Amino acid sequence: MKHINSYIFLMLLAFASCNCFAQNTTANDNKEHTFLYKKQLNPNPAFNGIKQRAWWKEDIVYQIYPRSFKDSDGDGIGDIKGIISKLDYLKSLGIGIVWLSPCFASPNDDNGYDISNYKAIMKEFGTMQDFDNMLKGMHDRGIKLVLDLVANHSSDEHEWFKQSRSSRTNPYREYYHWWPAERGKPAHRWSFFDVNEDAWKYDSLTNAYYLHYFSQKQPDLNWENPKLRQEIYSIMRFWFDKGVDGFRMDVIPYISKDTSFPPIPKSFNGDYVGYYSYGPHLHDYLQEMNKEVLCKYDITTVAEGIGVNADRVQLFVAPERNELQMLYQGEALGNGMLPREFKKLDPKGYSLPVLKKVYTKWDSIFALKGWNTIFLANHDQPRMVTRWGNDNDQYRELSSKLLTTFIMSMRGTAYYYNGDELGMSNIKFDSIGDYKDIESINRYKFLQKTGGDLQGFIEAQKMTARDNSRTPMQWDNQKNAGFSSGTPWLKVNSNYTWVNVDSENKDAHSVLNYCRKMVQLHKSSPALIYGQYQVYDIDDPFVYAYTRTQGKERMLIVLNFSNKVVDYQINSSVLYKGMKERINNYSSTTIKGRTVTLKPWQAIIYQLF
Ligand code: ISL
Repeated sequence: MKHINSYIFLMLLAFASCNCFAQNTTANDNKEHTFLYKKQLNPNPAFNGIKQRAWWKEDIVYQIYPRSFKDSDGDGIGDIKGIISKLDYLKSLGIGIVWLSPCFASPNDDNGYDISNYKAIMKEFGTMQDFDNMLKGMHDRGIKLVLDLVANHSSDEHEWFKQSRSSRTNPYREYYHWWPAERGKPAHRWSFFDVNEDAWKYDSLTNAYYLHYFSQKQPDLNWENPKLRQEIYSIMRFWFDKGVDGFRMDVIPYISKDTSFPPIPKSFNGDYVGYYSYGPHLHDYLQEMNKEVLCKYDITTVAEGIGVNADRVQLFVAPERNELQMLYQGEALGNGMLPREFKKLDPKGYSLPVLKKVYTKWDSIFALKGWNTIFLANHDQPRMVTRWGNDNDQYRELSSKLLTTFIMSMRGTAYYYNGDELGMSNIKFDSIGDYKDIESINRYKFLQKTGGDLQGFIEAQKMTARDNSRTPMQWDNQKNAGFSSGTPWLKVNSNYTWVNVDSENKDAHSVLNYCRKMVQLHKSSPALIYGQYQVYDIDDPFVYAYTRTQGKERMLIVLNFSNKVVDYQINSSVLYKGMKERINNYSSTTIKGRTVTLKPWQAIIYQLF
């Protein structure tokens, strides 16, 4: 009997290793690959005994937009050697993972989100040797590197597409989606960046239309073709074998398509953004990807969860489904946007109770399994302080600190965008001529063609355009903020003379030094990383208050999301005998009994006893 049991056990073990049903396979489990870098969990004994720990849950992710980070050769474009020169800065922040926006060969129609060779480095950014040096430099400092996998589409300058469009019988034809014109025009597909919002582009060379959800230079790859899928897996292995620590997966919910291309079902009410994420084989492909590649490495994965609602997120991240680990969700980002308008903010602002409800709902989804992501900004969003805080002189620093406190005290991996640690704010261009982003430029052209409100558009873009967060990183108060000795590809925000790394390093109370302090608090606290989340007074329009509890460690986070002084009464259900302030973006607080008098944009974390 004993033998039979051990036989069954061995069989199960063998089955587990060939099917990779354990998601967090470690380096030692996998003999086929040599790992350059062994990831470690937080060695702080306070974390001992916590279940389901993972390095990608404990580390803070810092997103670098390489084009704008640091230029080393004076061409006005950030590059890898520039990043290398700032590795000690990254270490000084205390972050554990860098997510690097695409650094691969690209004609830059969409700043690298249009890739012409997935195994080569963009020439403006440097060489493969530079990349290898950067990766080693990060690993030497205990920082992991996550790359951006842009696999829903390639560039039209990729060799696959050149071949594919050359003839209907070319072996690469089925790498993309073609619709022969003799069948008439295909059913409408909406495009994000096309001047006519049309995702089908006619190509006279073979008298056919090709599909491009994004720009005409970003044709959609045909994932229904197994050969294409194998190409993508081989690309992923190429980077993982170098020691890269994970992928952020660009618009990954869009990869599978109904290739009969019917009109979109009426039930979607014209919502193409949502419809695209319902591809018939999406989860088959993610499971295949996991089985063929992901489960063989100790890496992390995060889906850009475009179009995915809360009720579907577990399909992507539930551990037993063996797909991905995290999904980067954007439900909160719609708060304060005018409906049926193109990226226009409601002048009344956003609703804090709605924000709290959305975050609380998403937290509850992951309470038992899966893992959340927390962010307020990235390269597709405006600057967080302009959008969610207050970027006027009086409150820019305070509200930046509050937002940092929020991102790093919620449950879920924090995704923090470069420059936010300085309190960088929107540049708010007055003229379309200053914009470089295809989204802004093509939308402007679309409005020109259709007689739209151009001035209204320019005003709205000051708050929401993507270029606001893409302006060069502000390193010092010298020429071009120390970003480049040449002419920067995008204008530098004029506030660089006081909002910059150099000045903020010297100021103990700067946004930068506050951010560092908050990162350290996050790292040292099992409650802030793994602790159960409980919100209080969810309808309070000004204050976001919640506790995080892990074993005996309890934290109370109190955030005043307003320009007003607010007397906040700590909810009677929060029981405590004593409290100790762990971080505060003001030097003092008035607290009488359970009433905390919060100054504008005040953020405090108390440890409760
Ligand atoms: O940026 C947006 C709106 O302003 C989003 O709708 C964005 O297009 C969408 O989230 C998909 O984003 C990703 O894929 C795009 C690329 O332009 C974005 O930078 C990237 O994050 C196409 O690759």
